[in-house]
Amino acid sequence: MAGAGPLSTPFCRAAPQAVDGRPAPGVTMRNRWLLSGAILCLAMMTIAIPALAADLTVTMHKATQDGTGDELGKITIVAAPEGATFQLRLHGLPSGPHGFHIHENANCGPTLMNGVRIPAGAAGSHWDPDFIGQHAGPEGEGHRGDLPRIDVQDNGTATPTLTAPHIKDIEALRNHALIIHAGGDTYSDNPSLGGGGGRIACGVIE
Ligand SMILES: [Cu+2]
Repeated sequence: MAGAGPLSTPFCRAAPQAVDGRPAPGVTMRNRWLLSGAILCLAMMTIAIPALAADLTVTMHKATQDGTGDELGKITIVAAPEGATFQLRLHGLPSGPHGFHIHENANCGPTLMNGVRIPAGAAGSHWDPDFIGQHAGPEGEGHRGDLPRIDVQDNGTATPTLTAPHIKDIEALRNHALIIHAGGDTYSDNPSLGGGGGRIACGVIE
């Protein structure tokens, strides 16, 4: 490890090797200290590497009045220094822009409102653990669940990698749901919650 940059210290130089189980010439108390130092260096380097959270893979399904329907692909959530990234591998969606958010409940089932079944209504509203109470884009100071819009291609696929700079801890996303809306997202409450309207796809983050 000699010359290995800022971690190179007198402790980080290699000690002479033993031969036939006998100490090599020059293996002195000082060299044993150097060897101990080298082991300590290795331990410090291991600690210095920050532990990144494991990736989360979410299977997305069509949201229907009866529950979840056909699979629409997967989204992998990866922890990155610039914020959580969402790697989409989706198909079978209507082309155009769609609102995309983390909703509070790990439930893609329908709810009943005025006698009408609402697809994925059980996912609740936008995930807002900081009680901000307003909708904004991924760069804004709104719900923590506010994500970048998805632009679906003419063939119904969407394969971008989207970044949410305000989400640093992806472990906190477990036990919530990813929702894709029928309409786009104004990244504001005009209209309410970005105007995405109905929920067309849902996946539980486990
Ligand atoms: Cu939403």
